[in-house]
Amino acid sequence: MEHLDEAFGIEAIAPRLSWWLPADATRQVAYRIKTEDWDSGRVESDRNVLVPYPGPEVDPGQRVVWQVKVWTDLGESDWSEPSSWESAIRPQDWRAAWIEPAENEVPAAGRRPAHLLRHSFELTELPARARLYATAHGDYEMFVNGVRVGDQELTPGFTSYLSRLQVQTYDVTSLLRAGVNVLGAVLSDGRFRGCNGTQRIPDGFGTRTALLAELHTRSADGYAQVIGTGPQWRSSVAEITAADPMEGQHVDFTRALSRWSRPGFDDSAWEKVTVPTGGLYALRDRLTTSPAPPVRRVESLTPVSITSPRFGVQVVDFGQNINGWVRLSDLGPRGTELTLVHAEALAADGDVTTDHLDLPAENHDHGIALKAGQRDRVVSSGRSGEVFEPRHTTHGFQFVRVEGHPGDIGADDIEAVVVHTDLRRTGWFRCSDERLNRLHEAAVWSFRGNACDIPTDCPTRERDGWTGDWQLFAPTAAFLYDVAGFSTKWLRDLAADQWPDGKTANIAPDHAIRRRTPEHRRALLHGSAGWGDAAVIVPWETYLAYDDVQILADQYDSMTRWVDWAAEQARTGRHADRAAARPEPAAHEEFLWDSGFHWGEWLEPEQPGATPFYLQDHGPVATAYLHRSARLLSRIAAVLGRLHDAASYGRFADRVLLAWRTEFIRPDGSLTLDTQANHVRALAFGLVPEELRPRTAERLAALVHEADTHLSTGFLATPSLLPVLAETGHLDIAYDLLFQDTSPSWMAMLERGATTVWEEWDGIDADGVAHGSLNHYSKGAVISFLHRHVAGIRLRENSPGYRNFDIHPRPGGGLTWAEAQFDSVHGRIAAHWRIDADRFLLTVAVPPGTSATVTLPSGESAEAGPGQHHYICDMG
Ligand code: RAM
Repeated sequence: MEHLDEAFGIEAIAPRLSWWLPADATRQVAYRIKTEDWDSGRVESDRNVLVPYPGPEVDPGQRVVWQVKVWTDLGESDWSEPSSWESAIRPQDWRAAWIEPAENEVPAAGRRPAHLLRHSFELTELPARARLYATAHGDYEMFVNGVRVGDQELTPGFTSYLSRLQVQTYDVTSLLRAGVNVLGAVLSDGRFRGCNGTQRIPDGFGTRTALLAELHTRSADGYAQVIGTGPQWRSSVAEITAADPMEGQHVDFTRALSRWSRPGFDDSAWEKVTVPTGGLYALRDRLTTSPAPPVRRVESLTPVSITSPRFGVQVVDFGQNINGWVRLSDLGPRGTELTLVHAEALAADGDVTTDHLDLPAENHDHGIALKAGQRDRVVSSGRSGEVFEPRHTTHGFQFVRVEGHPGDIGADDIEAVVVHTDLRRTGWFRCSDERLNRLHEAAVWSFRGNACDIPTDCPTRERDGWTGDWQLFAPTAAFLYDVAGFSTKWLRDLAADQWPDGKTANIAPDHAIRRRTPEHRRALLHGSAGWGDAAVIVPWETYLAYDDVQILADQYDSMTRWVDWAAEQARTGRHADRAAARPEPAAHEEFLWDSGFHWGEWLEPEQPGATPFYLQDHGPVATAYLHRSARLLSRIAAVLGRLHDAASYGRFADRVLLAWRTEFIRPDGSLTLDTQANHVRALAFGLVPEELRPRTAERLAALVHEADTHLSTGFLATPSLLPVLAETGHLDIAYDLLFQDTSPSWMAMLERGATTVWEEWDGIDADGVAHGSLNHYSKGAVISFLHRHVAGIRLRENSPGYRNFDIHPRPGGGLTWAEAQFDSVHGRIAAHWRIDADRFLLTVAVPPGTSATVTLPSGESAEAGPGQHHYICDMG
């Protein structure tokens, strides 16, 4: 069966056409385009035309096959391989009605069953072409004549459902026949109605689940039929007796109805569905396609060990912390009830522990302590070939405790299924030191563990699209994987959920949106600097990585609303301490952002006696980010040709910078806030004047030494720590921190068994006790240092898409070789170096249409055009 991942809207594809344009080409490209009106199967045009970017418009409901050729000064290329896409169903094209399964009572969240929905219908002829369009309030799986449709998981995907709901398109031609056919669906709560966030609050987007699906068929002689959801459908409770994204899934196979989605099944005992109207159901403009690849089962892992810490309990270790679920094929004799507890850590007795993922009562809005969820249950029917694979939930885990099995589970009976957005890998790194390779792997796995449709903080406790986390990790992710569509999808949700005044929510999608009131305790926690700035920083980083100007244009309104809101907070608010110390505000304070709620640097290693974060003056952080975002916005406005905005945001950024300097740099040039994080940010964001940079860098180095060569940065500054040191003459300290193996450090994490990056430096403490999440990618952004400084492949801020880039390896730390490859939008960039005796040997690959400035450790540099190049210098 053909998979239609490419059933995007034209708007998602068009920007990518520019990727074929070499830097030195005339901006002319030939497109050979074949447009099929799929309803008639007729070729509407088969032309060979010269068209300038952005290419031709395509009518909806059509399939487009296209090839490209380009001209450069070197001549004319061959035609590219044919590519194709198909335009999806438009909101106004739908004829089907939303249906809700019969649900006489709705159990408490976490205990709500999935429902089966079915409809049988007749096709007069064998279809030559058939498309199924489907979406849901809740998570759905579609079946045609007993066969599961497609290989996408957790559809329709997590979006801001009140404003955006994705529709999937499936080619189901081969599943249909002339005569009686059946469309079936399994529908569960999903993110729409299931539990979300730390508080695990259900019903975020609505209180009923519902399905909308429409099948379009056409026979060879042109006979068309449309079959959609509507009042004739029937529903029943599924053998999935409970399914929740966070709590887990329960399946009772003794209740399974065989052949329920095939013709001939008697559904007369099933109940009629209801056909709701109005409210959200009437908002068809929400229906959209996804610019991102779908979520899939990407890989499976086999156990590395199975132990039995006590009678009746088996603990399976998969050797790797992942996001996904298990696939268990030995369920024991009929009636066996198994409980599966998914965990990231083991307790001292060898059993799993999830205590570190519990929510203590003091962090719950209503003072209720919550135990970590992610527990599955399965009752065996004893039928041979029965397999438990819960596809209506996900878990973050390395270990699974299986309880209740009368026998021994063998390594062949269970596997861990890795589930996440099926992103294309684009970046790789390796070097002579295995510890760094392991660190790189752990960071890659942390991203994979948090890339299930939205970028999450962790796959366990919260699973939220925290803005700050993605703001920090997006540049690293954009080296490892093609995250253009993934970020684009998420940014649309971020913009959709922005508050009317421009404030950005902490998370996107915001599942608390229906409970939003300005007075709500949680509402006060939105709009934090460093988090809300994702509105500007993520589009900017996406533009830089992929040369996609469209993302800047699309998000421009969202960015300006955020910066304008933050500017207003700065203008109108003051921190209580500052107001007490200086009753009459100084002139620059209008541009100082020290009011409102901020997470601050967040999670710096604990300092005894420190003021709690919510009482601290976060002016140094918030003003720094206000400057950063305003400056970027000014550059973005210039890219978009909005010159007036570029000038005014530029002026505003200047004033914020001056305010930061006036308030936070002492007359002697030292910084008022004497933390590593503050010094890192001052250097990374260009906050200190040029002449003070060496002094600021010296102080940062001294702070590292005072901490016995340990870092003390938290969330926000950690990604910039090593790059800043390397770029201010302290490469040796950067390597010392990288290889530091006592806590807090990355190597200590690895030595204590991390296979993903932890939220806290002491995620597993010296006594082996787990704290916080063990799968948070933010601190893993350190691997950008491996890509950019160790291997040396560097994106230039003034040359989006790596059209002109730098290769500038900074060897150190005793490494004898390192290499990285990156599949840029122009082709593969590679750098490989090794040290042979006292000589440094570098090989680089520069893709067509680009150029690189290659700088050697000796300081010599050269320009390199497309092709492979070798360089040698003395290490000195
Ligand atoms: C934590 C999340 C996230 C962080 C916020 C501030 O609970 O896990 O990583 O960004 O809080």
